[in-house]
Amino acid sequence: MNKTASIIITVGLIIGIGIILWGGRKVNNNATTKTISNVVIKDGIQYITINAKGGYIPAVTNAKSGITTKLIVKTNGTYDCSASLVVRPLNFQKILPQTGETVIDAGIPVAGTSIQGICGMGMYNFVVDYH
Ligand SMILES: [Cu+2]
Repeated sequence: MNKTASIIITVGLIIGIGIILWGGRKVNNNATTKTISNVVIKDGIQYITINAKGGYIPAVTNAKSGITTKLIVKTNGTYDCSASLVVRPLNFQKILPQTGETVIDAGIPVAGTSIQGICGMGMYNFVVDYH
């Protein structure tokens, strides 16, 4: 085998490994996206995370019924009216801290029901549907 051939093979191997690594990275990114769901069940309690800043994200959440459920509303430098939150079916009405996490007890939801959170001025809202 001459020198040129071995250089071509080496370069080819490096590119091949690079493509495999790059492909693996893409798959990992997809897996990460999947775990960024805002519904987590931990120790028999369902936690639903809603981010409040210039509105509520996600606007629609699909969650399970028949399990003790808590809403976690996260604020992060939230100076707009989404910090003024009303969740009527849960009798919740509060001005949230500008930055922090507010845990709201959502009881054990019934299938087919939903709860709606709304900002104090009625501009922004979010919905959690229980299945
Ligand atoms: Cu508002």
